[in-house]
Amino acid sequence: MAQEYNHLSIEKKWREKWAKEKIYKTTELGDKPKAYILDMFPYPSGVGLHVGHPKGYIATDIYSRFKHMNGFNVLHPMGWDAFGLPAEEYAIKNKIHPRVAVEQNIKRYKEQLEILGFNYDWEREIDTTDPKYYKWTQWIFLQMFKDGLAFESHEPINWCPSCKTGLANEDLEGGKCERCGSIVEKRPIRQWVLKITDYAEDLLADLKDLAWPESIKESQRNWIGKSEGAEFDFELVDIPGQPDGKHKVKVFTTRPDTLFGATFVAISAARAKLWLDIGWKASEEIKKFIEKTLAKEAVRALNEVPEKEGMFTGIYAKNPANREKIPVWIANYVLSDYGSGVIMAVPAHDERDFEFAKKFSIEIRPVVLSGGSVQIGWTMEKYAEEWNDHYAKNGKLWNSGEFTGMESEEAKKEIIKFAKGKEKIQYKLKDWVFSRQRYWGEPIPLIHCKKCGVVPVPEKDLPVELPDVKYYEPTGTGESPLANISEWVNVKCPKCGGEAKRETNTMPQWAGSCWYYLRYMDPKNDKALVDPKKEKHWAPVDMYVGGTEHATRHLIYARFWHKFLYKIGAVSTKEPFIALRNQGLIMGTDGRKMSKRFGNVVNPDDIVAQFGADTMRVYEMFMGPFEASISWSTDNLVGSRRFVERVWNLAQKVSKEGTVSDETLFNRTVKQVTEDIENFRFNTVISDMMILLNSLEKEEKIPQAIFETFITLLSPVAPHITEELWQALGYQTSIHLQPWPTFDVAKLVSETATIAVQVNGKIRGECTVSNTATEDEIKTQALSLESVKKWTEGKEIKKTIFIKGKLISFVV
Ligand code: ANZ
Ligand code: ZN
Repeated sequence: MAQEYNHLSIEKKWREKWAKEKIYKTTELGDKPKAYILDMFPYPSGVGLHVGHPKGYIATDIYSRFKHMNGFNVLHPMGWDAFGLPAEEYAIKNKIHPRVAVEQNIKRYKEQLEILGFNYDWEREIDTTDPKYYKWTQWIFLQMFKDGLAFESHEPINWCPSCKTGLANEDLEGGKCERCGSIVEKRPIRQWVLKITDYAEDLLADLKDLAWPESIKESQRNWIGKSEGAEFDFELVDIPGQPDGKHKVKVFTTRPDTLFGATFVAISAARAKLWLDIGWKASEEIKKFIEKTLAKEAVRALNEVPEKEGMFTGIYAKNPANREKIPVWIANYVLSDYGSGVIMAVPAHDERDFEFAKKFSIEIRPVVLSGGSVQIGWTMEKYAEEWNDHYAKNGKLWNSGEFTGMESEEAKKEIIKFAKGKEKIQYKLKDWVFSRQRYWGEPIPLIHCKKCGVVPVPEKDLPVELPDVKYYEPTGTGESPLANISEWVNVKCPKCGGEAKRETNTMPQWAGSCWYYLRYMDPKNDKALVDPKKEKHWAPVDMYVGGTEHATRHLIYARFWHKFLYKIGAVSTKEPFIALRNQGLIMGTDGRKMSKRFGNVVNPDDIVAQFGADTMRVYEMFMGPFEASISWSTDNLVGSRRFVERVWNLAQKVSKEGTVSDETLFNRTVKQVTEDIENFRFNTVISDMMILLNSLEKEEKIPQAIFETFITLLSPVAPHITEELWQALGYQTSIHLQPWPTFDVAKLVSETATIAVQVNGKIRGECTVSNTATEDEIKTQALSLESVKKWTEGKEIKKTIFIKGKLISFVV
């Protein structure tokens, strides 16, 4: 074996050999158990990978090698999520067609991944922008359309004025466009919407079966936002020119027990405008207020809480509990798109209503006593003064007619019955605005015919290919650039043969990633999105690894599509991803997020060239807990390189003879490393290996079997150097095809233990005893120590306390 450790030649040699011999090719044959290990596939952007990107890929590479060595049939694929705005913007900026840009970027990404020695089966590579792939994305959309899950809407939606496209709620961050940071407007634009809300309950309920980080499950629960409550009808009276009782409004409340305390009804400005549109003769002053409020709302970030503003409409509503007439206000804190967009306001028990009522001097009427300081007999003024954090709790009813004295929980049910309300479950989750007015996405496979309406493209005509165009810049008119390509747009109606036009909106960036994990199971099938036999073999994904930024977008969307596919029988499991792990970020050396902007980007190509892929892999796993975000440190990288070199040098000591002096440490390390990889504790894998290395380095000679186990344990983390050392021992087959090492349970605990000896509570000595020794034997041994005899000789032992493996204590 060469003396020098030359990572460049070693790593290149093995990468080529593995690729040539296809040692990572996945087959479905045999009856081994399966393990499907998946990375969130990358978006191949123009700038290439930095050292943070592969962190998750290194982990899945280690994990899948480990599973393979443990006898599993492993599927560990990779592909490209290449549709969407960033690719399109990059192409526009650099004046190349998105198709060309994406091809270049994929090539670059793939090279960067390959030099890290990953075990992907590249024969299963997929690209969401390949018509052979998106044919099936379109197919799934068609099934949703036929199922009534996709519908056309003209409701105002989020519009990003700078990206010039409609956006889903999930694409906003604090009310701003997640991509460009612009304040998003509401614009009425024709859209295709997917009824994800039909699956809200399943999406929520099935979270319990998933081995996911609790924080991600909690984000999904909050995003879905289930509220249980009731709906009540309030009759409207005193509408100018309208008979009383002709119009009603519905309100949603989570506190039906507070109905007697509703002292006004509030509607959003959008709802008020709707009333104007259907003939409400409001004063000029009111009309102005509505316009002004709507204008302010349009430029307000969604999560911004405005100063309370409102105006009385002159209209009254009848409280269904006591028939009392209460005023209807327009209020800027009522959300037009939650619940019914109308609220029963209970200022005594809701903070927003309280602020509003105080500002406009509306009655505040407490109806629930929730312990604490509120006393029966207080005046309203006194209550308003003392209004404190007891307001929101359940308690005993008060001021509530025949329900006074009843507990909230019971009163909720009784008042719903009494006031003819209805139990109602409300979700925050909104239906998914699914169309984009941009070029670089999957065409939506629908045709508009004057006579037949919306007609699905027949399945035999899929895929509807994206036409090759010269100009793909967004138009900003609410129409996609595809609308200008008349030879593509104008088609015959598949139903009546008459003149018709293609749908010109494209799908959002998230479409392709909603089902890609299914395609890897059967990437070349042109008859079905996945062969059911293969799907049954591989599904579900056993381990999914990616960043936390996907908590409420990709991970909700994909679960939604999966549940639909389950419903139509296209997949056999209810959930796509059983276990999930999130890698922490790798920050720049300055502690900031790696970005061109900060000039702190570290390029993996440079690190691999200078230190080797094995060193980079060891380092990234040794940095700290997998989930933690940690700054890059070149000093620590050098430390990892030194570790790799020491492993290299250890080979010099391998011998046919020899023994290990610490068999316990050796067996414990095998056990520990096995458990740690299984649990994604890669940092302790490396530290355990370092401890064992320290101990082995002290030996004169190392038995070959011990060394073999050592490098086998390390092989998932450092695949190249361990392969080199393995084959230098004379083996022909790859170390990566070897079985995983086992340990000797009997040797996990050492045969002797050193225990402390106490006399009257003070430590007076220690003795090394055999693990099989009885208490009596140990007692004799301890009492014969010179240092102990001094304190015990000639005295009576009144009491002996013995703690196995730790201590023996005498009281004299
Ligand atoms: C009366 C009431 C009394 C309420 C009380 C709360 C406390 P979540 O939990 O978020 O579902 N609400 C209903 N629709 C609204 C809308 N479109 N815009 C603003 N607020 C709305 O909250 C439900 C509560 O939020 C509902 O229950 C309603 O106020 C308010 F002591 O009704 B509640
Ligand atoms: Zn037609």
